[in-house]
Amino acid sequence: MIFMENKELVLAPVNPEILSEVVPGNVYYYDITTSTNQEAKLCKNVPDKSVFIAEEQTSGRGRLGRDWVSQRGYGIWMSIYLEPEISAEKISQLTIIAGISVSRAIFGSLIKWPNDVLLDGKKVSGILTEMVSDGKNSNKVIVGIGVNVNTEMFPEELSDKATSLFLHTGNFYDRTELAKNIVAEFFDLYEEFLKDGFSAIKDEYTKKCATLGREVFIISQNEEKIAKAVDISGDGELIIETDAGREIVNSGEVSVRGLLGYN
Ligand code: BT5
Repeated sequence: MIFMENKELVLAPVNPEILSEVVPGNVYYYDITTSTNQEAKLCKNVPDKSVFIAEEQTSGRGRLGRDWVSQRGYGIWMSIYLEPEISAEKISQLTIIAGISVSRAIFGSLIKWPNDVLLDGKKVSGILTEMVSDGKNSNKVIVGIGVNVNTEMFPEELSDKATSLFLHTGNFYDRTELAKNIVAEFFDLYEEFLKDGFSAIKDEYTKKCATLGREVFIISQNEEKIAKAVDISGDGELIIETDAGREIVNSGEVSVRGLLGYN
């Protein structure tokens, strides 16, 4: 990965032409937008495998309507638009593909099931996958990826759970190059996944999944409980163990918090 000493270069805009070298569809570049996921949802006639990327998001979103802090020029705020011919239950596996892509591009990072990429147990990247229905039964999926690259400081409420590549290594990084690496990894994995399904990526995911082997706090609509995270299922769901035995939990249904620290 390319790191830089000159902060002016660091804050130079992302170069969409360089990014487009690894994007099969179009690259849509915004200086400022509400949210790249939102842009991808609203934009018409978008070719499959396109990428939306912005310098700044004014209402970046996490899951369940949570906010995603997207400071101008300091991170990668992008969404990948896909039209996969897969069943709706498999859409969450695209989140996992995105997580692996980011973790391949960020040396030493691990993944907190299902969608956070961590450095030192703090979140360096988050992923928000959304499905768009146009009433015609077609699968349109938007995989939003946020990466804190050169962020020097987070709002106080995030400082103990968020990190950036800069805070982790002391170096600034070229966002275009990093976005390009992530997108290239994503489309490689995506093709493998379309061909061979989740089994193509399960081993790598299991190795990188920081949640496994830990005590976790499972928060679902109906209950909250402590369990041990023991494995990943053949579909990317988390297998947990309690005194009552083993159980599979689905990312759409539960929130998982580690008992020791953030992960
Ligand atoms: C996520 O949600 O982690 C998904 C984040 C997806 C962001 C991308 S950016 C491009 C695209 N466009 C969008 O509008 N979104 C996507 P979740 O697991 O719900 O985590 C959200 C929580 O992470 C918040 O409630 C905060 O606690 C924390 N958070 C907010 N901003 C953060 C940041 N920049 N870095 C680390 N943690 C953050």
